[in-house]
Amino acid sequence: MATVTKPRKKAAHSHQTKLLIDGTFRDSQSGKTFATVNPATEEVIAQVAEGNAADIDLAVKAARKAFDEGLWRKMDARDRGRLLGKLADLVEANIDELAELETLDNGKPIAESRNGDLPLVVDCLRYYAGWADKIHGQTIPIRGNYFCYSRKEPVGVVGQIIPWNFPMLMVAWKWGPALAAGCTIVLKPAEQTPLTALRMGELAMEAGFPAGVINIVPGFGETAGAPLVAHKGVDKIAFTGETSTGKLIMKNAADSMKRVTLELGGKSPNIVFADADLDAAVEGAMLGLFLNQGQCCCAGSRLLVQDKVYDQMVERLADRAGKRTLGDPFDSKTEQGPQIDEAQFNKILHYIGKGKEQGARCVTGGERFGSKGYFIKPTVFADVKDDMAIATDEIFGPVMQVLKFKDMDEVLHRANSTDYGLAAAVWTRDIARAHAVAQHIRAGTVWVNCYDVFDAAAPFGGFKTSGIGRELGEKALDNYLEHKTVTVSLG
Ligand code: TXE
Repeated sequence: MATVTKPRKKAAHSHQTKLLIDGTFRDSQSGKTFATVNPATEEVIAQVAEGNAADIDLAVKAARKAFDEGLWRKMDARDRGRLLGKLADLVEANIDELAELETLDNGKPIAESRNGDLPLVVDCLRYYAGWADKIHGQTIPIRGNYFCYSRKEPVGVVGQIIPWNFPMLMVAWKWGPALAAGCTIVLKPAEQTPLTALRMGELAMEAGFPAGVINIVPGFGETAGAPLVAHKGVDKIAFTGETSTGKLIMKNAADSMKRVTLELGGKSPNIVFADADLDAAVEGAMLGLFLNQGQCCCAGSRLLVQDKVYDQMVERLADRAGKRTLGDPFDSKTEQGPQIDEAQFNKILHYIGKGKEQGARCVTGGERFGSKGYFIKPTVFADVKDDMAIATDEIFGPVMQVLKFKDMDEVLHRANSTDYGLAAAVWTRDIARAHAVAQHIRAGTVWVNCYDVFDAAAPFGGFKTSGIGRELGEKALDNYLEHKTVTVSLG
């Protein structure tokens, strides 16, 4: 059985709650604020300035000015890198405080914020700090008496809209390549989790980023996100979130021909062959689905298990899931915290109900946990069929679907029978089979005998409706660059 950990009292913090525009923290022009809530207790943490179209306009103008005047893009590339490195150092110096703030606002277990999210944030910023002075063009041997070369230039002012599941990591994934490329930024954090982004803004000011290079406008999707997407002064939008929101953003960005990159939802297949190391496969399946309360775009939410080991895997997964420790996210032993908010909590319970209704076998969990906070018991469904809602839709919660397959051809076909294509994994001891699966799966990332292995240097993103473009690695720099060809007559 899942157990409750003892609640621990948190010391009161004072939080940055204002918009960051043109180097200063200020109230929204309307004077409106919104509450950000601790999902473990349902208590309000703070009132945050609520940005709308007027604030977005100011922020875009500040970013535009900073870009056009060239303070940032013309700064020596190595110095831009040094500033990014300084921000990484400041995040590292404040790592405990930032991890606590992330856990407070998002509900993820402190062990994950402190030992997972935060080190990845530091690493990502450092990785892109190293890129700033390594972005260059080529000389091109064209016909005739010409000298032809290419330049890579920053795309301009970028609007970045991020979700609540990895609030600070998403800031790092977005800021790192954009700043290394020389772009200026207007960031809209998710309305559920604005606090760590604002704290990162404070650290950026402390590091010495010039005014207007980084602007942060918390607010809601329709009243702050949409005006950012529509604003004529923005050259590019980078978005992470739901696929339907991504489609809307793409349409709305088309009018002004903005560049758009999207990192969207998934229903990733995690394939376990009978010859796999089953101990490792069980642990990999647990991590792949339950990490971050199941709120991962790349969650291995379709666990396809070969028939010979199906019953044994279901039994082991149910046992392992039932033993997960739920409760106070500030307890270092807690493995699972609350879902982000009431809407997500209700969405997940709705899918659990659908799973039961459509005939899947709930072998553990299947209901809320406790009576306060948005906790849901780790849930495992067996006997899941491909056309059930729990097998087709992104649930974004701690709900695992275990499906049975017979052979390779069948499993590849079924794994690819989805509009999504974000990630996949395969567990087998047969190296040829592992590579064959990796080749045939239509997804942006394939893990072999592992899951959720991320690195700042390894590109991440989706095929099909899971997105456009790639985050991380050298590839992500391209999202923020224009390529220019210069041809010089040699007379
Ligand atoms: O996402 P939204 P929500 C999925 C997951 C989840 C579902 C809903 O399935 O259950 O999406 O979550 C901003 N113009 N993912 O509602 O709406 C919004 O303010 C411009 C997958 O939180 O996509 C927030 O900052 N911006 C996922 C951001 O978009 C708009 C991560 C994400 O919110 C907007 C999160 C608009 N019209 C949820 N509407 C992943 N792929 O990692 C909203 N926003």
